[in-house]
Amino acid sequence: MSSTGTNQPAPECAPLPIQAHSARLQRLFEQEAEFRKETIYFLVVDRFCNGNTDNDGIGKKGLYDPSHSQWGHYWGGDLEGIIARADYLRDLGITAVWLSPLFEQVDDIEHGYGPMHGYWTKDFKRVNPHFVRLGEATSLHACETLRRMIDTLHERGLKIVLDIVCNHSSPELNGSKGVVTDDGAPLANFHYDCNHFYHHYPPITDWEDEFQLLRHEMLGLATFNEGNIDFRNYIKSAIMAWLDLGFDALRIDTLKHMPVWFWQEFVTDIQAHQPSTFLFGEYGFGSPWDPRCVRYANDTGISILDFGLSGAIRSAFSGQEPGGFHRIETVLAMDPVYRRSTELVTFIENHDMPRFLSICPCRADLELATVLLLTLRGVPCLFYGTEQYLACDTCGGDDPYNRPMMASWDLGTRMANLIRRLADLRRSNRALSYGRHNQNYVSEDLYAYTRSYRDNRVVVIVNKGGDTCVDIGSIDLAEGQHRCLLTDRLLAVTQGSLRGLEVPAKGAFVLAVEGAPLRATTVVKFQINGYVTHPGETMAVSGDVPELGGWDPGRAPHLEYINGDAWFAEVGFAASAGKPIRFRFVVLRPGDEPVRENLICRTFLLPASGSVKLDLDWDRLA
Ligand SMILES: [Ca+2]
Ligand SMILES: [Ca+2]
Repeated sequence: MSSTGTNQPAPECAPLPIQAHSARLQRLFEQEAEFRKETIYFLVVDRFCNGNTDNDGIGKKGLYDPSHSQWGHYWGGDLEGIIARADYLRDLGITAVWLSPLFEQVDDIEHGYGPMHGYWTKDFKRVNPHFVRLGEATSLHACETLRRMIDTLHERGLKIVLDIVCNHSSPELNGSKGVVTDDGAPLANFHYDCNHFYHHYPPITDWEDEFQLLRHEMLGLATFNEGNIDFRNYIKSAIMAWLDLGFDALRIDTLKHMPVWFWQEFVTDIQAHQPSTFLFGEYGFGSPWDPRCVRYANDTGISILDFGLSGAIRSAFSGQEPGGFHRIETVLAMDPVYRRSTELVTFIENHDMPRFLSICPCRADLELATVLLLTLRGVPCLFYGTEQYLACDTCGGDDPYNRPMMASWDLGTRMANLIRRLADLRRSNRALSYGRHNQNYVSEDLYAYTRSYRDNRVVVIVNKGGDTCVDIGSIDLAEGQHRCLLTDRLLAVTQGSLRGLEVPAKGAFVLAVEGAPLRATTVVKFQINGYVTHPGETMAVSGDVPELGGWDPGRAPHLEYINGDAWFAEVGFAASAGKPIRFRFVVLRPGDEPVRENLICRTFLLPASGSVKLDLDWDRLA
């Protein structure tokens, strides 16, 4: 009804009332894609928990294996299993759940392998019927079980990560390949591809060849033609429909097999639709030494899974490569190549590699590796069952034997307690989410480092060798006793050192000091890359409002050094909230003139409240 009191219907396509319109704009504007305080838990839906046995045998005969001995078959896990274990996930302390793909799959199997993993999609707008109630509608917005799972996890404060594949659909299975439907309506078929939805090249043979990487088939999977705008519109509209249901983040499969321009367009449209969507992708076995991998991490708007650090931690413990903890040091020294090293998603095991216990069978080593995972830079991602020491060593534990059925739900394991304590610390202590990494001590067997941001500190000491006694210097904590969060032991800091510190075999200490949180009407997270500072120099953000020092570099808020290429800080705004600001970055040099960015100053409209990120590059002097 109109506000004038007349009963005339509003004309079709009427614009939103101005207030509603600006409220929506404001809400979009105030959202940010921030995942650095989260601890992710990745679970394979079919292998996590069977919450409904009615759906177990559906679909093609022979797809389901009740004996759990045929690893390429469905074993019964489903969304009601996740609902049943939602309290367990919350009580474990993790804050986000990455679910293996939920899309409807081709219902087929050949040579003992079907699509239980979820990477052979048939319909990007429907839910896999193996995961919901028998006979239930599987269209996204009609699927009641999906709705209930999302609500159940959100009610427990858990974010949900949707796993997506945009590169391909399904392989040749019993004479059929790449059949895709659009909420049930025929859309594409590799063998009858009159709309050119697919590339038609042979499998990749040369993994160094850019053309092959992008257009040829990975393992015979029907590979989408991203040059076709109809394909792009289909895949983007499908993912947006999932986000509308409440998914908080996207994990993207096979990132390296689609061009950077595709991802840039994809991220632009996804974040225009839902700006708070954090995106991270799989650049399989990438590393900071691979320029193509770094380009994807820096230029797509999508963070990547950090295979470099994963390999270093795994080999430090397994000894498969020499060097021990020096291997971690070597990888972290490369951090300046990444624009957003603190947003890399880190892990020590996943569904494509043997579990940690299969390459390093000592549980205490798994616990120490988890301490590193939860305290080194990046957003940590645990694999389901790590907290229960789950592993199967058949054939070295490699895929598919790395995906056993979850067998126990004990929140009292040493590992579960460790995860809970450190995930809680990640939520509150910004040294872990945003801070730099200072190495205090490294040997093959002992690693000590400090994460720091503003007045937050976390000191970590990990010893994978035998009993030892060390002096660890450059400890930036107050003089006196500090209680270890893992062992409750008191450690004494004297003159900036931990002297004569006795570290037991396979032992770890974590000391933490928490600063005051930043409270302000509007918070801007300034990040600047691309200026290599020298010792003694400090980066600041200088601008035309009081909060930025009114163009006086001496009063400009300082940023925090993150690594040799990146500076970062949250800056609070009160009086200027909701107003435009003009600013530029300056480098403060002791005893010398500040260096100012060489540009007509940057302009930004501050939101009236909330928190936003500005991820910027130093404007180089001509
Ligand atoms: Ca089931
Ligand atoms: Ca491709």
